[in-house]
Amino acid sequence: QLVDLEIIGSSYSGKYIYSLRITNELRTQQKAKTLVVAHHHGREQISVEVALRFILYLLNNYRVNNEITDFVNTQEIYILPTINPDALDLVVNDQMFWLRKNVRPYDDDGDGQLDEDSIDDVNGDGLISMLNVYEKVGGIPEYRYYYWEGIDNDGDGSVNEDMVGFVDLNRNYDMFFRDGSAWEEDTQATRFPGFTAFSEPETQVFRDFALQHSFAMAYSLHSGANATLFPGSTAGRNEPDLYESMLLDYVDILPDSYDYFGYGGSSYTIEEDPVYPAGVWSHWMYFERGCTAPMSFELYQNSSTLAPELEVTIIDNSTHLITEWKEIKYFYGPSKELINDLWQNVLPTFPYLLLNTPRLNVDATLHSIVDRPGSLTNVSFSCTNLSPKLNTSTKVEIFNMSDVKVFEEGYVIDADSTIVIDATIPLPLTFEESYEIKIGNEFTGYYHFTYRIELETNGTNISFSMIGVMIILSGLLQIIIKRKKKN
Ligand SMILES: [Ca+2]
Ligand SMILES: [Ca+2]
Ligand SMILES: [Ca+2]
Ligand SMILES: [Ca+2]
Ligand SMILES: [Zn+2]
Repeated sequence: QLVDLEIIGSSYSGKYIYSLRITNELRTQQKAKTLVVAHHHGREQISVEVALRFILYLLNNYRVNNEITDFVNTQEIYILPTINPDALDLVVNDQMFWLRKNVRPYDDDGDGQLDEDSIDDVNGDGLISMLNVYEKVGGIPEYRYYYWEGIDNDGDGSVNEDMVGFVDLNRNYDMFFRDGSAWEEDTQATRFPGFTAFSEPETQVFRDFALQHSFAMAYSLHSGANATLFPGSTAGRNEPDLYESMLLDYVDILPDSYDYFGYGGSSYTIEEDPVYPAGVWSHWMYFERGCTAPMSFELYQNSSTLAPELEVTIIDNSTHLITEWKEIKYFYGPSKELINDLWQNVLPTFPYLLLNTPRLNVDATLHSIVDRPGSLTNVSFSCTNLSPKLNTSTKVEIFNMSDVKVFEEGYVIDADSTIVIDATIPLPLTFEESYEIKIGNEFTGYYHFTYRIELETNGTNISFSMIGVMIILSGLLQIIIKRKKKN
């Protein structure tokens, strides 16, 4: 009654992509929704582990921890542990610790063969090294490019010219696609975005899933850095004040080793024609799906792999410096013994996500004396947005159960604020026992209220007057209209 597992689609090779929803399913009204999606990038296997631990954390703390119990009762928490299961398979089972992209085969060198010359463990140490090439400019090494350990598998004279791995799923979204920064044209490059937006089965699956839901805040889990990245451009962050305030919260709840301001530091040059990162999840979520705080959460970086003893110099002459970096596996994820520590470090950010997801608390007061179906009723709705940081994204409005608005006015409710909506709501001309309405929006979910007629026998007296009272039933507020029978 807490977990609903749904197959939302398949990867290129036909592996299922799952969405797991955790919520108190005994409460069937649509609740506030929040999202954790992990593992766009194959080698960031730790993001899968953290997503799974978040699931266990919620289930183990339900009815144990009051705060978590309340979140599970009032939210629909969606967790997608991997949207790149093909790459996960290769990382886990074939030691392809370097693989970032999806695994659609592609003939990079146009010889008619697919993925025939990938990278190789030449020296048999169980690791595939990355080699960084620096060019000496005035004696100072300047980074130029990298290449991978390997041999010429197909004997065509080129080494590693047709590798496994095709599209960087986190560059394939239809927002600033191939029209911004941080992507590469080369099909072999780690940030190749695909030829068209949403060309890949995995991003199509996420798109189709996300189009069915509205999330005010969401995490996309990555690794390779310790950072809390909010969407922004060269003109600044999309929501400068909000994100700044949230960053300060992360400073409180994450270890000091995290870069709370993300790449580029805390200051931006304001440009009239801003450049956005191309085709990334967060901007698609922000601009296309109205997600106020779509955060790319970089869970882990072993910064010691940047230390000189691990990035070994193999060539250092008058023109070039080439270094060898072996430990890519432990750059993107910790060794097994350290996973618990990492989880404990990042754990507070998950209740924080749930806390900041805008949810409503609504009280209703029926003012009018109602005496027949078809009456206009005057109801005051006192609506509180429980999120300390996020507003309700869109207007909170009042609908009947056919999703038709029953009151014209609606309001965006600021974070941690209460507004009172004095609504005049017509009852339908005919209803037998009850009439249900709901208040909220697609982000906050809906509070349901029911007008109910109760026939009450009072001795020999029968009357048809109705009075409005409210009771709380199963967490739902009901507006009861009592029809007293009188002679
Ligand atoms: Ca080829
Ligand atoms: Ca290839
Ligand atoms: Ca070759
Ligand atoms: Ca090769
Ligand atoms: Zn990543």
